Amino acid sequence: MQGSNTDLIYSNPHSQVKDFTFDAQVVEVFPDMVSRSVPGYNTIIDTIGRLSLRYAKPNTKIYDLGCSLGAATLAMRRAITEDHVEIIGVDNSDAMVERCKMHVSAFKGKTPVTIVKDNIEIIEIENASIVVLNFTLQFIEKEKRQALMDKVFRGLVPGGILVLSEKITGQSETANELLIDLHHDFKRANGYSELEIAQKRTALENVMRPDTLAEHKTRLAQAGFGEVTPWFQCFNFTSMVAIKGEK
Ligand code: GEK
Repeated sequence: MQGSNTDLIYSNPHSQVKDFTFDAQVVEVFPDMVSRSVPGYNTIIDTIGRLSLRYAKPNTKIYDLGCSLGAATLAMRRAITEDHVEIIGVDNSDAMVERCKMHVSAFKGKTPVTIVKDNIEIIEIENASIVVLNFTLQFIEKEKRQALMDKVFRGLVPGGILVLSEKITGQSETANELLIDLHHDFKRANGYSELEIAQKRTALENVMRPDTLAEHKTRLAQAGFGEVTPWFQCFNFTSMVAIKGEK
């Protein structure tokens, strides 16, 4: 698969570490980067596939918001057996969208997939049985997250689900430090050096702002979700399913 080169972006000292962006250089190494940096990434992708088998409804749409190279989209397309379902992957990075389209067209599947370059804050969401935000909300400005969750809730059909995966902040300073240390141990075990870990942390500081699990739950409840179930947590990475009630 193209884009499966080793992530060496922060292996040499940068005189000034710039803010992280999803550019062509990141696209080239993205699968390696994400699997060595996000604990449980493959489990989460597999489970998104399994959830789509359970929750995809005929004559509805499925949205993968911040789809990157389409891992969640492809897992869902492999799993879905229902007829007349359409998957829409959205990302605002030109480099990601271009490569994602190549990945999607490299595989066959009965469920149609459309990949669009757009900002998830402004797109319309309608008639959705599933919306996936797999590590994307953390890149949206904090003040704009509630509006996005409100829009997702409105766009879901009754009984539809949101799968929300996020890096989170621990509830107390002690808990947070422990989770960060354990995550850095995980990255070391996957071959990242101290320099790589430190420079990546600096690059993400201004662009990725995690919330606590409690903040997520409050926001989702305010949007209207009656049921929120965190089904995965490893260190400071979590994934939850929020269900829109039938009534
Ligand atoms: C996966 N879900 O592999 N509009 C559209 N896309 C955006 C926006 C926005 N406003 N902000 C960020 N993105 C994927 C992984 S990566 C997570 C998601 C990570 C996009 C951004 O371009 C990038 O492709 C993605 O969200 C976040 O399952 O790298 O930590």
